[in-house]
Amino acid sequence: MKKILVTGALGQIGTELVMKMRDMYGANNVIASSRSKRKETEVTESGPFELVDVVNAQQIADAVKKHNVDTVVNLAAILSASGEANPSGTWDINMGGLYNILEVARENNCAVCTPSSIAVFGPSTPKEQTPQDTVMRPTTMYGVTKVAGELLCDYYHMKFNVDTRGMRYPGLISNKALPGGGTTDYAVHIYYEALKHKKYECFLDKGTRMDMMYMPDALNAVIQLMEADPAKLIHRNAFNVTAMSFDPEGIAAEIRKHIPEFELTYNVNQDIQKIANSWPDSLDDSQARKQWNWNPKYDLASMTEDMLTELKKKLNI
Ligand code: NAD
Ligand code: AKB
Repeated sequence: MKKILVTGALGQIGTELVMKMRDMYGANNVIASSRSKRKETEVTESGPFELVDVVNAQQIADAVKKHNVDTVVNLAAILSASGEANPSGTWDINMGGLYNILEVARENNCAVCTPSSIAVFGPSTPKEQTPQDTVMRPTTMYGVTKVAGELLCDYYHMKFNVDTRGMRYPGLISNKALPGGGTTDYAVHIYYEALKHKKYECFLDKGTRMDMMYMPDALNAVIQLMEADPAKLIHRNAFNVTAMSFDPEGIAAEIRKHIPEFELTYNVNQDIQKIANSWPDSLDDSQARKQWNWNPKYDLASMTEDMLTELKKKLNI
């Protein structure tokens, strides 16, 4: 990777990925982009920034040509819960945007990394240790776009030899940018509320177990996968990756080790609960471990300790 364009760079992942990549590859070699820039941030000011709406193929092509880009990390998307409120917009951005990026990549000989999600799975998928290759019948528009997106990336690799790669992220937990409208967002909000108010009302029910990962591991996943030896990659666009699996009680119990008076209550949002119920309880990520040495560092205990330390500084608590 020499010149990297990151789309959707002001979101939860991009906010941290751009800074990490600028440290690794040089500030001028990582071009952050988003469809709007509401304010100046570290990401917009510490290196090149372009306005790129992924629905507009010309804007992608202009940014790629202007900066001589050889790798696109495509983070522009609408996530699961927001996606159900706007299915047609989700299709247009997640699929239309990805198609435009793949076409520009084909024409300009760029590699493409697009994260997929545990949302590719559905109620008929095996729930425990969900295998890499299994039933994929998602029941959300977000999930539909993620399955179709994996297939489209496979197609561009097979047909046009575009170097496409991607991983199925679980819920990501981080302390810089807030999450952007997903089903797993509670696992971020709970830390903020625990520190601010010592209580949290959860929109998912007791016992709702899902896979999760701390952001430092998620960032390493993109970099490691993009730098992996292509000869060793069998799956390319659809690697299960995970770091931990817990339910709201599990994360609350871990928080109570640091904040003993922390209270967890429930006010279930049935629409989001339905999405969560359709996703796996735990993933088998052995293929990622085997094919590109995936090996996350953080578990629930070490993530919780780091989240609380970092958020105390951020919130001045
Ligand atoms: P996010 O919602 O925080 O950020 C996405 C960004 O894309 C936002 O800043 C949004 O403004 C921007 N965007 C939306 N439409 C756009 C358009 N038309 N053109 C350009 N930018 C546009 O999402 P994220 O959490 O950073 O996720 C990035 C990718 O990772 C997505 O593909 C998502 O599906 C995937 N993923 C994320 C998680 C997670 O827990 N965060 C889990 C699994 C997969
Ligand atoms: C969401 O909940 O939509 C995302 C995801 C797992 O894809 N965090």
